[in-house]
Amino acid sequence: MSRLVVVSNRIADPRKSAAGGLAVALGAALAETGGLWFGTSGNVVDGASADGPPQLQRAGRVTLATVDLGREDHDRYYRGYSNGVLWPVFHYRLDLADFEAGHLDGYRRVNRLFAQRLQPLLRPDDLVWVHDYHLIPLAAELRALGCTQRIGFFLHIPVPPPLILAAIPAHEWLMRALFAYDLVGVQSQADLTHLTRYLLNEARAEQIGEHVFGAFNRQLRAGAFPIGIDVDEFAALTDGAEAREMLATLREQYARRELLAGVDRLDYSKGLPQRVRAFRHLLEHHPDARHRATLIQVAAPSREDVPSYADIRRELEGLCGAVNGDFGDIDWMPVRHIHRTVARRRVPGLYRAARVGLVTPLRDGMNLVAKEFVAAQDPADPGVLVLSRFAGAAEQMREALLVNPYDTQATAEAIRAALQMPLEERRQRHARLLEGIRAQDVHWWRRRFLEMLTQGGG
Ligand code: ADQ
Repeated sequence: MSRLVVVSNRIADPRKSAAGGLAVALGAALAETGGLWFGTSGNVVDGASADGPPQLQRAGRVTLATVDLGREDHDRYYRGYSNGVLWPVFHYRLDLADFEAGHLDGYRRVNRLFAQRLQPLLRPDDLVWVHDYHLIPLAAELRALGCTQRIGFFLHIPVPPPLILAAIPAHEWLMRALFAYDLVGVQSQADLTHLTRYLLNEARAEQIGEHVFGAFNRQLRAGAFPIGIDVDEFAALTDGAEAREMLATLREQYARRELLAGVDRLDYSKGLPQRVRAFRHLLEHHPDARHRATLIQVAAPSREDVPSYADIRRELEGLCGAVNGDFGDIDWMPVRHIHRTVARRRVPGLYRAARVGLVTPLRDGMNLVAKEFVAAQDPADPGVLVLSRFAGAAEQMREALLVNPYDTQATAEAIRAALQMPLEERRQRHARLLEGIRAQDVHWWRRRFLEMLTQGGG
């Protein structure tokens, strides 16, 4: 069995309790083969990026290899290009993209640096798995250094239609870089359709087989691999002391009320203002919901040095303040907006206390909160998931109440339907959703990807 090498912008120590499902899943895969995880350390140093070899650390059978980035490299590669260009464009937000040429140079430079530092650590029969939009050109840089290993790429964010991608000034270069991979994985069928259309129409690739494309003297296979969660790990967290304590506190505080919960990074892709507007619409048009429904929205600080993130925070705070001012009462605050990351061990307690889980992004590659919400419910008396049809998760989670988050009124009606749903229907929907997330969990996801990467193509 080949050794697995995972590469991502940031590495997560799989031993740490704060590590999320992805770190747990990749950690498990790495431990199986005795693997290497390569990425930035998260330390940004003054001046140039460190030139020495990566820092190595053993974590059981896994080696963690990290590099420090210099301030300018970090700013251009991470903040400037990855999060200032690729993130908005791939989430269909051309209006928020900042196409400054210097950012692209930084992005290229850091990808080259990654390749130079990683290449000496690779063995000839390694299987290399690169993650996400920060590192699209990495395989091309590794190939330029003579690497012939199998290299796969998984994109965690959506793929927009070809003409949106084509607005990126260097899109030909960026997308051509995908051909250095043997396998490219995306989250959903919709993403795969968009990628296919881009490859055929814009990159002028030839279709060789189902999802196999030829161009630039290479073959590329593509596939949809919807990511899941580790359902057992999440169930164990739900049973843990911290989650139970959170649940007990919320039950006591909101004894006579119905909770709606939203848990997100504070990101414009997550549809938070639209969600608050829908809640406002509910209170405005259905007075019976007043005093009864309370929305707890936890929005974790994210990318605060990117200006559009500061804007979304102000907008959200304004909307929440207005709802509380217009509808609140001495003994009832309709919205609690908390600008914070809640400890991972406590999050399932919030999900379980909620009668309704609100997952209403405008675009999302997958959205794991939707799956975590389902995993945390009590099957005997489960809450209802209101899910945006524009989240990748909507392709799998058909028994959720699917909504168009731009349609304020329809979303408000779905929230109302969720609040009024009879127990039997809640149970049935939950049972099916749970079955789905169990069958297609994070281990299923990584096994399918790695099997296909091992099998051939290229
Ligand atoms: P994200 O955009 O970060 O991930 P998501 O899939 O929702 O989004 O995962 C977020 C994770 O962070 C979840 O585990 C959630 O519990 C946790 N989290 C979010 N806000 C939190 C808060 N305030 N406090 C505590 N924990 C919080 C990207 C893509 C997604 C894709 C994933 C995985 O954008 O579409 O599902 O990668 O591929």
